[in-house]
Amino acid sequence: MPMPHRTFAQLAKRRLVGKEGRERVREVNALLAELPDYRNGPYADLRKSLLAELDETRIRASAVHRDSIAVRREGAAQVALVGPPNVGKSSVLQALSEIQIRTGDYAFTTLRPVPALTRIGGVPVQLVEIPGLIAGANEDRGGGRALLGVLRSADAIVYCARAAADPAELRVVMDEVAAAGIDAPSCIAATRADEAPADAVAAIAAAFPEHRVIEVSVLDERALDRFRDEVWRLTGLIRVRLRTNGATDEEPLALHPPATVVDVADLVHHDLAEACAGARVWGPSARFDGQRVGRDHLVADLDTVEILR
Ligand SMILES: Nc1nc2c(ncn2[C@@H]2O[C@H](COP(=O)(O)OP(=O)(O)O)[C@@H](O)[C@H]2O)c(=O)[nH]1
Ligand SMILES: [Mg+2]
Repeated sequence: MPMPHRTFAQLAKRRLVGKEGRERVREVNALLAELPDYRNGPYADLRKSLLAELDETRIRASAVHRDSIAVRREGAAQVALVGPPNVGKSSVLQALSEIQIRTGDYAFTTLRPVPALTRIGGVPVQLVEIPGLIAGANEDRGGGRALLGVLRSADAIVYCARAAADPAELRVVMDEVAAAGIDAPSCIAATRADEAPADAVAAIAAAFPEHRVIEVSVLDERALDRFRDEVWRLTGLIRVRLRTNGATDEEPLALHPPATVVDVADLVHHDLAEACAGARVWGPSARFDGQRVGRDHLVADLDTVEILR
């Protein structure tokens, strides 16, 4: 005699509580196997609802997968754009890259981190918009924990505050980042500066004396150039161009300082690093153009280096 169908239904419900994804599918299959095999009546209805449960569980699982917010790293460095909604983060990302992204005058237009590759002095750098970090993010408000997780892997942070807004808005976001123990090199972009009164940027700088503040407007190419320069400074990387047989590469190499001539050679090939007898150097680290230096000479940002064997 099978157990009454109502009892089975209750039992099934209890066994599925708190289970999701593969675990829930396994449990539903086990229940289906235990279910008396009637073609009609309440047991058949139960079977139908369990089969529907299987489908729904699979759909939910794939939705969770698609909504995963992890960002694949690309480029020489990853720099996060963080700030309250509507300050122009997406707009800056769009102005500096090829991506098409939703921007809007309403809050939370962007719900997930959005990566975009930009070139700074020829070096690809990944910018990532971190949307919707709100008060209580550390308690997972607004999905804050996952967002902070993405932020944790960034090499640097650009805090974005609307130049005309109350600096307290940004302070809330900064406090959440600090509470999460995240401490990366950072600066503040005073955004939408074209809309702000002349003294607005100074007010932001006064409110955050520990940060460099740069003015940004997506309508101002020169401001965007300064933004790029500041992002580059935050990465801490240096750019070195290689010269081979009198021709200089268009694309620089990016290195973490302190870096030597051998480190440059090693980026090209391990064999070259071994064969390297020194280099000729043009640029900031050279006393004169084409200076002959040894293997351990420290290169500087914007040097051109010809490796000698
Ligand atoms: N005037 C002006 N408007 C901007 C600027 N940057 C963004 N906006 C506008 O501000 C609104 C919010 O921008 P969005 O990029 O979506 O902000 P996000 O929520 O921080 O990503 C949009 O209507 C943008 O067109 C700017 O530099 N100047
Ligand atoms: Mg946005």
